[in-house]
Amino acid sequence: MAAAPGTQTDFLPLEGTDYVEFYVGNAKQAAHFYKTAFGFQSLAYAGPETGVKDRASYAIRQNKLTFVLTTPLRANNPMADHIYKHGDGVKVLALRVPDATQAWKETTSRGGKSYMEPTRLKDDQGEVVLSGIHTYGDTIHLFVERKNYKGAFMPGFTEWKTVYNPTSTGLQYVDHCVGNVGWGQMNKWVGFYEEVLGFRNILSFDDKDISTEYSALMSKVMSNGNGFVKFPINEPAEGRKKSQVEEYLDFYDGEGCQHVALATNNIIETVTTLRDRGVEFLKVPTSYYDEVLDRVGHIDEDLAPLRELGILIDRDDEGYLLQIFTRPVEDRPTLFFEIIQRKGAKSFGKGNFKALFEAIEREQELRGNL
Ligand code: TYF
Ligand code: FE
Repeated sequence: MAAAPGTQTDFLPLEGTDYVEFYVGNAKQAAHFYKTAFGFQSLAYAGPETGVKDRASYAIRQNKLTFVLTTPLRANNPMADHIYKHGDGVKVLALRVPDATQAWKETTSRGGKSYMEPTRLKDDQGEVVLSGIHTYGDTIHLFVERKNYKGAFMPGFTEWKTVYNPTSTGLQYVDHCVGNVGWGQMNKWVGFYEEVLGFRNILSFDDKDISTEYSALMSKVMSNGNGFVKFPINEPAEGRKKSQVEEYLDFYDGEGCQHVALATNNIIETVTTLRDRGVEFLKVPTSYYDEVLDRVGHIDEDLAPLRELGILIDRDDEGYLLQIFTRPVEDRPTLFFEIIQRKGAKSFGKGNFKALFEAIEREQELRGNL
């Protein structure tokens, strides 16, 4: 008998994003970049010195946000192939679960393709259980069960102590991670998140919502039950010229993570600091600010610093949000970051899409990819 509406138990309870792992060409330098520019601190290291022979991984943290930068030490292996094909990019979106064995059973029995069977990792600091499934492209969801683990990060890693620990820029946690998928593939991946992970489609944008003069895309936002994990999925749409999603697919050579949105409690302070430390942001024309308050109404912040920094503003029924986008953080026009401060709003900035996508198109044009 089917359960009454609203009484089904969540078959995949998620406690949030545990970490994001990037496969990069030089993990030592990438860790330095994220520490220096984004304000992460050294957390843990895995490599030959800790018994891990095929790679070096640097775990870095600020507040509830953990990144892992991983590089292979030799050629001819899946990590090296990933970097050769995609450039630096997101490999793992790791989700914290109460039971990684159960998460693997529930998702693989619903059609998820296994990446890692439940695997118990133990050291003198306790135990972590990992399991994982494939998602779009070569991207992976790992399920992380931390049990009683007291070590710096997880077994295999040793605490990474450094004298160089730049201060936090105020980044707090992962708000959402966006995937770019191929032509005609969005609904397949929406179905995957619904059926395999038990997510719901909470918002949709079609090409009419968000096509600018040239670029066009469609987007559906998938959320887990408690809303802690949100994965918008973008698909390119036919426009006058090349969609920004298509540019990504060309240069990433396939589907993958387009942007990771990082939450802050004070976007003016955070973006001021990020900019001072060399992070490059997309710029909208200052005319954006001439009418923005007519559109969004009263906001707590002064408009002047928002204008000066290029921070965008949008409102929904529940409140407003402030957001800004970095330029791609690699030489390929692939992964970038969003910095977001939510003041009640649960949406994604639809009111900014036109100005934002026109800013992206100006950069596409400079790259000769429009
Ligand atoms: O995550 C979102 O939906 C917003 C808007 O290429 C967005 O950050 C969507 C697509 C895109 C850039 C930003
Ligand atoms: Fe976003």
